[in-house]
Amino acid sequence: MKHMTCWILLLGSLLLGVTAGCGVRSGRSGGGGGGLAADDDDSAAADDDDSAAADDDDDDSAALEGCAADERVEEYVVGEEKLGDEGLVLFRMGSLAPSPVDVGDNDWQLTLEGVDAGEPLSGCALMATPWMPDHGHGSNNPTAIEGPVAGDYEFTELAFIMPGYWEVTLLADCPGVGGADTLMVTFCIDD
Ligand SMILES: [Cu+2]
Repeated sequence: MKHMTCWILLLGSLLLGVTAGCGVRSGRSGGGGGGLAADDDDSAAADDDDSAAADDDDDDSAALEGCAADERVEEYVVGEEKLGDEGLVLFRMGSLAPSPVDVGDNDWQLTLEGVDAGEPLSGCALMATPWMPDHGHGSNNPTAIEGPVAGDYEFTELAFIMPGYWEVTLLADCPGVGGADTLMVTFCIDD
């Protein structure tokens, strides 16, 4: 009933150039004219602009925020060796499951080698700290288990709790290499 009244008023107002009181969305285009006729123009224009702009936004955000367009994301290459920040440990990237990573628990295998001797490093404490710098939050902080082959380690519950850009900092504390070493590996999960 209220709706009908409003429509009738709205129809009337289109003729009269008056829309006040019918809950017609006021334009957020910033025009904001005080005149009654201007209000009419605003609401009509705002509706048109909004839908058009919303469509554009969707397209833009896909292009601007997608993983493919995020220059921070490094390609993950199985077998690639990355030197730790302290220059003590070589982190060799192993298999991911799922691959590419996805929201939820991920399995991540890595091999650790000593830089000096080039030998596999056993007995390391290897931890991962996932972090979303864009949102200021992490998820869990899993500890890897050692595999049957010397130097092999595996995370079974590396949790990415939402899509987006993730930085995972590895901390490897291995005996006999002179200290702990760290390495950041980037991942990205599209919506
Ligand atoms: Cu987040």
